[in-house]
Amino acid sequence: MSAEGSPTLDVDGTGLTIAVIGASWHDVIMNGLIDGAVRTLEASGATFTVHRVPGSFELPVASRAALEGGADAVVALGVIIRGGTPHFEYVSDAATSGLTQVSVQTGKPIGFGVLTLDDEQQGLDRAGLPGSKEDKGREAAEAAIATAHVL
Ligand code: DLZ
Repeated sequence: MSAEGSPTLDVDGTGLTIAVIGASWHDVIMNGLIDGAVRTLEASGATFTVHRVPGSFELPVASRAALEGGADAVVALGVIIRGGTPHFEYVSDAATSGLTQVSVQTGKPIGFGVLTLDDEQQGLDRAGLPGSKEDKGREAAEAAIATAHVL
């Protein structure tokens, strides 16, 4: 259940404190992402907490609070599905650029697990659920741990 071309990373989380922050839209896919991140963090030995925010737009400010509050890294998870409104672009851009800014400004890693999708099936394929092809929650958690080792 790995994306083609994805790396094998150092996933020893011993000594790290990590905040998982998940949005709340599209709950079946979101729950898959959260479960994948939690499984990975439990296996890594990291200490972690899980927090929920309303939508992906709120991920950057919550991530900043967690990192400034002492977390070594964040795993940011969200599901944004393209609809008939401009909201898709607005929310996707705000989450992506906001998380980038927070990571660079705090100097701490954010594993990016925000799925931007054309339809629900794409999310089900990536959510780490039974029958999924990929586990993006796990990938985001692994990226957060591996980058924390570099910094
Ligand atoms: C408004 C909105 C829309 C249209 N779609 C999504 C979505 O697909 N995924 C998501 O995580 N959040 C969505 N939101 C909510 C915004 O992220 C935000 O929570 C609200 O605009 C309130 O600030």
